[in-house]
Amino acid sequence: MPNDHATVDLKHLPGKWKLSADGKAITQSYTFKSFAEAWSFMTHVALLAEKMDHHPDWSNAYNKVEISLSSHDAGGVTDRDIKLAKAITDFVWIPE
Ligand code: H2B
Repeated sequence: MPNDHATVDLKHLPGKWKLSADGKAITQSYTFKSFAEAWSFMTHVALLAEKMDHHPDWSNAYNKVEISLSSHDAGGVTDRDIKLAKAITDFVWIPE
């Protein structure tokens, strides 16, 4: 039921999440101290995402992790993305 999830307030995103240029995703980039820290973060988020049945589009380069959240079935940002963004923001140890 994608439309049940379609309405979200994009003006109040958690932390420093930003709406993408096309408005179909919210994005955030984190720079850690090392690859090991970045990967440790990704491991946690992967398990969280699996539990929430909602998965990030992301990339990692050494100590940098770029995350894009979108509900592909709904074709845009839904409350599932906001919930995952909030969970990531609550977990990450990089100050915002
Ligand atoms: N994650 C994201 N980001 N978008 C989706 O549309 C999506 C997902 N669909 N994770 C989920 C899984 C779907 O395949 C299952 C069946 O709920």
